[in-house]
Amino acid sequence: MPPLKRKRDYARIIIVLSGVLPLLLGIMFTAIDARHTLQQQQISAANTLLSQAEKMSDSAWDMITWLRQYHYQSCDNIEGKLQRAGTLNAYFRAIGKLEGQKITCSSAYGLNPGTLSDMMQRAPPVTGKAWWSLSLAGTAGVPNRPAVIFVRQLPDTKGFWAIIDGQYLMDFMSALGEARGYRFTMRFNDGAPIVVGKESPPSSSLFNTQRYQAQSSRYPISVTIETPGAELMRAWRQVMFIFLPMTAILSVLLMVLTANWLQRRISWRDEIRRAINARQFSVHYQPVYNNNTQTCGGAEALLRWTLPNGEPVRPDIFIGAAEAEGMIVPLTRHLLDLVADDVQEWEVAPGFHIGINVAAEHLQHPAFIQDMLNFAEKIKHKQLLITLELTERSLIKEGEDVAKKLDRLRSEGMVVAIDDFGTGHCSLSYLQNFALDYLKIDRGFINAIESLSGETPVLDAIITLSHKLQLEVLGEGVETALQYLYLRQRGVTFIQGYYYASPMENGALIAWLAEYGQQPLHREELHDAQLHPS
Ligand code: G
Ligand code: G
Ligand code: MN
Repeated sequence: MPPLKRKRDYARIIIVLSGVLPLLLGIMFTAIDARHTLQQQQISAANTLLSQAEKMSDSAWDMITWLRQYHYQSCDNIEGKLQRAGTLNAYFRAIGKLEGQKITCSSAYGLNPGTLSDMMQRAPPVTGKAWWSLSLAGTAGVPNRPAVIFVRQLPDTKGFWAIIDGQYLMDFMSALGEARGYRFTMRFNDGAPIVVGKESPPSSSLFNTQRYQAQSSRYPISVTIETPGAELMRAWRQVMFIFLPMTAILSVLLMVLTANWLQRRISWRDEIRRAINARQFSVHYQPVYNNNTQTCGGAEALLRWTLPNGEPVRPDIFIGAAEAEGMIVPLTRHLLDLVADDVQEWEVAPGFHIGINVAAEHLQHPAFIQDMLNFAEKIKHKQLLITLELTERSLIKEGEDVAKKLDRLRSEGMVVAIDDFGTGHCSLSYLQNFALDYLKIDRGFINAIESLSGETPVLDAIITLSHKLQLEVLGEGVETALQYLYLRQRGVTFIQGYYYASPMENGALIAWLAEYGQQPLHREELHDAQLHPS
């Protein structure tokens, strides 16, 4: 798989992630924020409620302190005063005196109110304290409405008490929690709970009931506030409503930035530029056989790209990408540098061909002539014949200009070949417009050869045509003895293909040239093919 394809797949994932990440963070942040906001509200409600309960307790203890002036007076004398005090002061249901467990006087229960237990509808707590308070589910007079009792007992078993009606607290709680769906539970000591608000239904663990508990620092009063999960959900939605548009914008922005950055990172342009700097390119050379001299007449330079992990990138892919993304000129310059270095080690006869593939874009580039002349200068002392192979994959425009450039380079001693002949769009017009020296027949036509004596009309026509035009002919992609013999029979001078030699790296080429460079192409199967023509 080409490296870019894989990288683009990763890139797509990264882009999606960069879009999803702010959204996820936004959702998480808003959820945390909603929870926090809700808790702040609970704290503030609990404090308000506690301070109200403390204020009521203050007045209850004040009342009890006021009652002490009647310590030694009988109920008959003070009943009227108690009644007035109990009625005129806010909050109170009843106030009175007691002796031991017996209520001796009461503002609300008349002369015979019974015992403390009767009034509280429960046994008094065992506190061991002279002062105590307790929340009650109800009292004798008002059995179904909560209340809070405050008691002060003196060492002589006499005492005073005050009962505050729970209604005040409950109204306060209702007002405080109505809008937010709170459920309050308030207790004085471990008395009966005074509860306001609906019980919240069971909910999912993510949006479970939020519970907050607080204690008064001055009195034994505790408050619990529960907020249903639905309330948390509502708060969350509210925060999201504000933040989500911002998050969405951020999301898109980040995606665009990431895409941009990745685009730059993984374009073939940069990939190729990096690979040039990292010296990942090398050149392979494929020998070309000359039937007339029966020796190796030259070699074609073929660019190779090997990734650091040893994996090769297919040449047709990166050459095509380099052409498409305007990198073919720097890439070819790099190739020329590599070839110039490699050639220094060659020991070949003068006139040995070095084939360089030239892309149309480079041909039309203003620096083309200079690039080629620089290259020629570097290898001058080897007296090689530089062959410009013009690929016609991409159409050559500005034909006249190009023709002039080719003439100029030919006058400098280079030769021009048309590559992959027969596959492009304008092969024949090339023949017309450019001064050419070689014609390389595309391997597709060579593949069509079926027998030595049979006809391969298009191939035959191309060979005849090049003879007529007095062009040297080269057969590309020759893989079998049959193909070789067929071409030789019809006067094709040059042969290139696996049958003669595969492309190889420079070291291998030098060794190969030393061993086979001067050898004629003689092989066992060659004789067989000649002896038994099919
Ligand atoms: O041998 P190979 O599979 O490398 O060739 C694949 C294609 O890439 C061929 O069409 C060949 O012409 C092209 N190619 C190989 N090297 C170069 C080069 O240096 N420049 C250009 N323009 N094309 C090349
Ligand atoms: O520049 P050009 O398109 O001619 O590049 C030649 C290409 O053909 C290179 O990719 C080279 O590896 C490949 N090639 C060389 N000899 C043979 C051969 O005998 N058979 C096949 N199939 N490909 C060959
Ligand atoms: Mn070529």
